[in-house]
Amino acid sequence: MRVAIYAKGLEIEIEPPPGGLLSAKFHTINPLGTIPCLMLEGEVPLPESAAILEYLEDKFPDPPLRPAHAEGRAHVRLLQRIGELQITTPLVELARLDGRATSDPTFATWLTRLIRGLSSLQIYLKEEGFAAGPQLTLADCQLAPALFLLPKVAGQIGKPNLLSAYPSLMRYFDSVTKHTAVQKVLDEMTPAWSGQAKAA
Ligand SMILES: N[C@@H](CCC(=O)N[C@@H](CS)C(=O)NCC(=O)O)C(=O)O
Repeated sequence: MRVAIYAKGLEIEIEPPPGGLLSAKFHTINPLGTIPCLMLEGEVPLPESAAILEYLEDKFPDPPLRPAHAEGRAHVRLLQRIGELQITTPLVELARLDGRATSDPTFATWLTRLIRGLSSLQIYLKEEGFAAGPQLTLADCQLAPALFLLPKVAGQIGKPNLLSAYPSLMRYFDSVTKHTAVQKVLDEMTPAWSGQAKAA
């Protein structure tokens, strides 16, 4: 979501969830209790990254982060779905398992979903710099942060080299991080993860 905000040059203030992510205070604001959550006019909460990205695209169409034609849009939407449901969600769930990862009954399910997501992403990625072709799209807004998180969470579950099993994903990640909006978001995400590594 932040990649889209920076790519579109929007002035949207980014704040941590009031009271903390799991707090009652945040749940009274956003009943889903998840981040990201965009506050619309009138303090109306809009959670869910895909809904937020679509809203930003509709409200601030320049520069466009969706191709003009239906097939291109479908491809971007598919990559977004893979990024959210098959990569980010398993990573969040695996990170939540923490040290007891492999002994938890859900571990194999989430890891299988993640592997399937990474394998299918290899098939659907274009080899042109960005996920869906030569321009940054909503797909990159979802996929770049997900692939940034991948080695961190993979390290936590004893698979630090997981990404290197997917050379085309590594090439994509190297290439997408050259975009200034992507670089800015990954720079913002880095301290949280290096802090965690130091604490571990
Ligand atoms: N499908 C949601 C998932 C977001 C999500 O899982 N966010 C995590 C943090 S990265 C979260 O809010 N976890 C708290 C919880 O699930 O209670 C989206 O794409 O926005």
